[in-house]
Amino acid sequence: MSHDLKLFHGYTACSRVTLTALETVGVPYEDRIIIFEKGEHKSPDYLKVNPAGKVPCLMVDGEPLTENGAILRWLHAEYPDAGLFPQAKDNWDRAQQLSVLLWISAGWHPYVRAVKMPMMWTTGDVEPVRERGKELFSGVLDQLDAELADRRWWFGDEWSIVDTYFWWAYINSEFGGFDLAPWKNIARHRADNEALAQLQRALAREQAAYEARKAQMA
Ligand SMILES: N[C@@H](CCC(=O)N[C@@H](CS)C(=O)NCC(=O)O)C(=O)O
Repeated sequence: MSHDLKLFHGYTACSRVTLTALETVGVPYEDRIIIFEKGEHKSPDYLKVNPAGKVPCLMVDGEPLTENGAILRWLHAEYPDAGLFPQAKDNWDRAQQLSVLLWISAGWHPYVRAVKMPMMWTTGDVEPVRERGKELFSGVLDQLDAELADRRWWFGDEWSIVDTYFWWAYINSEFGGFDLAPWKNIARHRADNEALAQLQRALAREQAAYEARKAQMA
């Protein structure tokens, strides 16, 4: 069944994961970038779309769906042949796929935010928040690096959208001054992600949307 899709996303935001998923699926979709530095995510118009004032938000036939994890699972269910996740053999596999999404989004996405945008977590001195974010995120990277020691991608030989979700997280920590050099398997995983055509298309689309919207707002 075809759907009318429109993604609200942000520049360098975690909506990149959903954008990459849409590029992987390959169906037509509209996109609308939200300019954070202009406060568009808290504007009355956007709050009508997503009252939480966050991206991503995928409009599906006029109805909003928020949270990366939910959007990715919905896309996989609608377009099962696109390869967003491995084909699950049973309910256990499906639960494992959901588990890793929740681990990222609820478990430690907030650490990345502490590193990249510590001002979101404190009205005081940001440096102790950033440092604590780095400590906590280091533990996550130790775990991820160990998992990637004997396999190319999170689920094995095949890429899944979970790999791009990890990629988005560690790249964003780097924007906050985090040094990724100690984690060798992550460096390899990063290069493998950045070679993906669907990720490159998503980044190009995000960049074009950002520049066009900024020009419009100038
Ligand atoms: N758990 C949500 C997190 C969404 C989220 O925090 N998005 C950030 C961008 S990475 C955002 O919109 N932040 C704006 C704000 O919190 O004010 C998801 O995975 O979709």
